[in-house]
Amino acid sequence: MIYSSYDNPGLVKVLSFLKSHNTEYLSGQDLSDVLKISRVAVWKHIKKIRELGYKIESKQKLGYRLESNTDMLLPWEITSGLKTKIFGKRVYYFDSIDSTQNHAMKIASDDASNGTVIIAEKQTSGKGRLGRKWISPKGGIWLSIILHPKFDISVITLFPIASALALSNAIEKTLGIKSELKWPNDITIKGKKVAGMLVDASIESNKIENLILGVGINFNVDIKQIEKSLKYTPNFYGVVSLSEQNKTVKSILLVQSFLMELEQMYDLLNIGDTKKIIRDWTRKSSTIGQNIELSTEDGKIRGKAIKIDDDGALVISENKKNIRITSGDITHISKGRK
Ligand code: BT5
Repeated sequence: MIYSSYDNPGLVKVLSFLKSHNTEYLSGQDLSDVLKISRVAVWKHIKKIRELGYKIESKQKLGYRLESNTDMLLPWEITSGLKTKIFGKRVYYFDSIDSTQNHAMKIASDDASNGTVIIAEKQTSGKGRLGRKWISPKGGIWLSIILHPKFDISVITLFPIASALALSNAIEKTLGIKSELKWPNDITIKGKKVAGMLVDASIESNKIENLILGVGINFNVDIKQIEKSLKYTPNFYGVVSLSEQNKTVKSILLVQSFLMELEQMYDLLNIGDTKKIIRDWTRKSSTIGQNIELSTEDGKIRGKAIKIDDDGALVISENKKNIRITSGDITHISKGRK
């Protein structure tokens, strides 16, 4: 099943009308007259809306009334009321896909794709960094966003860091849950991973053609199930689901809030204003000030994490020498002094 934010206009029209009149019953005839569509079309749309998980009460002689919204991350739910300039104005929804990142890559070169979101209820072949596996069952938020940034290639390492900060802010604002940021781009709660990010960039003549940010959020997933299939995989250190801390908030609100926070970060990066991002990231970081072991492609490094540089590189002090690292996986050893 695939939906986009610009098709199904008839269905969206009926749904919007039901939403804005959800305290009263509307007859098929009323809907047909007001929306200027046939009664058969009204009936077909109501049937489909129900199939999409919305609860519609129907009473004889009175008509239909929308009782409750769906839990599905449908495109028109994301775009409705979204206060961004470009992010999420166009959304593609899949009930199941191999990887949202793969689909994003296929359409990224289209000029009109700037800010486009690809979102799925589940992924059959979700990807982590460096070709790793990302477990993506139903209940999570698995999305990719396509961007054509103005910023310089040197900012690429800072981008996922800023994105992780945006998501952590959105989690706090919508769900009231505090999270920590683990360099380079993990979000954790009490030391376990709640979300991960990955960036695929297409670069030509030293210029960024497009960036695809992939975001995986354990919103309401069975952590035991995920942990079982992840033991002994790289960068595994435990899984946590947001629903363990807050069961009341709908995932759609988190998606919308994230897109708004992310767009603000993106604007800051585009004008080269990175100070606030680095300051806020450092404040939420569980990495800075710690003694860490870092696994990089060239081997392991042990030292104390000092800070992140303007470009997002991690500065580690090892035997009184400062080293800059741009990618790797961290194991925290013990808390040092900040
Ligand atoms: C990441 O990689 O954390 C990047 C995750 C990005 C996933 C999104 S979902 C939407 C988009 N489409 C995709 O196909 N991918 C993106 P990394 O830091 O390399 O972490 C990978 C490691 O995290 C794995 O080796 C596992 O140990 C662990 N892991 C896998 N699935 C997990 C999950 N659901 N929750 C927590 N940890 C997980």
